[in-house]
Amino acid sequence: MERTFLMVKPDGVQRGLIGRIISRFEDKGFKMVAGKFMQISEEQAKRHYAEHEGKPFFGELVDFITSGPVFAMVWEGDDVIALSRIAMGKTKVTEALPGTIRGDFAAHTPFNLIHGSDGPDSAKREIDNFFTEAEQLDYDKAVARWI
Ligand code: RTP
Ligand code: MG
Repeated sequence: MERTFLMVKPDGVQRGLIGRIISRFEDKGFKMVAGKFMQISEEQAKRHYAEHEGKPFFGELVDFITSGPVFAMVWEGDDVIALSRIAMGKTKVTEALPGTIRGDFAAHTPFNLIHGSDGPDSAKREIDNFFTEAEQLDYDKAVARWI
């Protein structure tokens, strides 16, 4: 069982897409174990996007992600990291296929609505950057074995 960090970015919040984005992961049968509506600090944003530090778009990325509230979440499930990346769609809107969140809703490349961890190491680091252990709830969800 795996956990990943997912976050509706400020553009997703502004466009009223929190519910529809969450529904994609609920529909798939994943379990939300933590969630909070929050404003990211600059320091937290820089830690979150540390892998991109030094790249030309780093400043814009930090400005964007701190420009308004986000909805940060931890989700759990088998292969949730890879499967949520597939559900999100490609980073560039011109490559994001219909049926994915970005393919269905995103129209301009830096504003791609959702963040998802790209591997187990980044998932752990990102979860720790946003949530305490106590904020991640341990509960049973009534799911059939085939999901
Ligand atoms: P994210 O981290 O936000 O989930 O997106 P991602 O894995 O699909 O893409 P990543 O390569 O990690 O890039 C992080 C975010 O930076 C912006 N970006 N801008 N101007 C550019 O060339 C450029 N490249 C990336 C995007 O907002 C991307 O989601
Ligand atoms: Mg990324």
